[in-house]
Amino acid sequence: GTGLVGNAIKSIKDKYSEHTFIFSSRLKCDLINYSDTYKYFSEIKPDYIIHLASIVGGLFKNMSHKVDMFDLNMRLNMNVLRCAHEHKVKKVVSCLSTCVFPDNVDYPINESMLHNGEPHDSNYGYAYSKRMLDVQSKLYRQQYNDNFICVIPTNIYGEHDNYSLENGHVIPALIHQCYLAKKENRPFIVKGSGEPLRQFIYSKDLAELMMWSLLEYNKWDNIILSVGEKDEISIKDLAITISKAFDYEDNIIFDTQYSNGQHKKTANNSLLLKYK
Ligand code: GFB
Repeated sequence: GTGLVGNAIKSIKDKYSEHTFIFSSRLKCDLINYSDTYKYFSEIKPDYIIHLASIVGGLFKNMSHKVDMFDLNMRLNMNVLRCAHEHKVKKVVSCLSTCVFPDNVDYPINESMLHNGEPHDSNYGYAYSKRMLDVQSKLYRQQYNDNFICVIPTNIYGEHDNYSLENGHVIPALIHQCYLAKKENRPFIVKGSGEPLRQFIYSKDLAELMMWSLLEYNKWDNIILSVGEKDEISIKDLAITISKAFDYEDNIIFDTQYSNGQHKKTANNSLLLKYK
């Protein structure tokens, strides 16, 4: 509740005044610890859960901490769903990510492809922990008829993101990078070649879609929450856009010693467009 999407939901919660919102954080409960999680659920007795908690990082953290990204997220997700079931929570909306789809697919990616092949090696641990969240949600629905669904956002950006140069996602990391480059009058370093393609969704737009998913979407199938295929942008054009915002577009360097990660993961949002 205190991260990128949690703060975005906080900014629109007054539109849903019939609900009482509790924005949790790791300071209030260690979701990686089952008994802490059970105790916390007993205290707050949630009717609905939007499950945004995750051990995340950008490409470079996913590459260097694969065990943690798998192990900690597996434990966290198992605790959240088990405690939600044990406390008879009416609905849980969990977040996967478009980076968890198979790397070798026919584009554009749609919801049915989630388990059709291995994820990109760069985020192998994170991707499998998220795929198991899909499996766990479906098993609870099958065995107990729990209303546990998963949504699949594309890359998210917005206020209250993690602007770490090492562990942040690309947009906040490049904003920070460009800010320092201009301040110190040095080149604006963009990692990789700039060729990869990404779709990005603004956190407040995603917040509206998360609330819609919670209140309106109850299907077995996951749903991609993304901008359209035509809104895909190269990292190079993204970097130029950020440099223009800083009025510093004449000193960009693409440092190809760094990995590009997945070249693309173009997602198809036609299922979402059917509803919205
Ligand atoms: O957001 P990002 O780190 O992760 O974007 P993914 C990585 C792309 O941006 C790569 C380039 O092509 C990088 O080469 N890039 C350029 C940079 N400069 C930078 C920089 O300073 N920092 C970063 N981080 N990238 C994410 C997953 O994959 O997809 C997340 O890591 C999440 O867990 C998200 O699932 C949806 O887009 O490659």
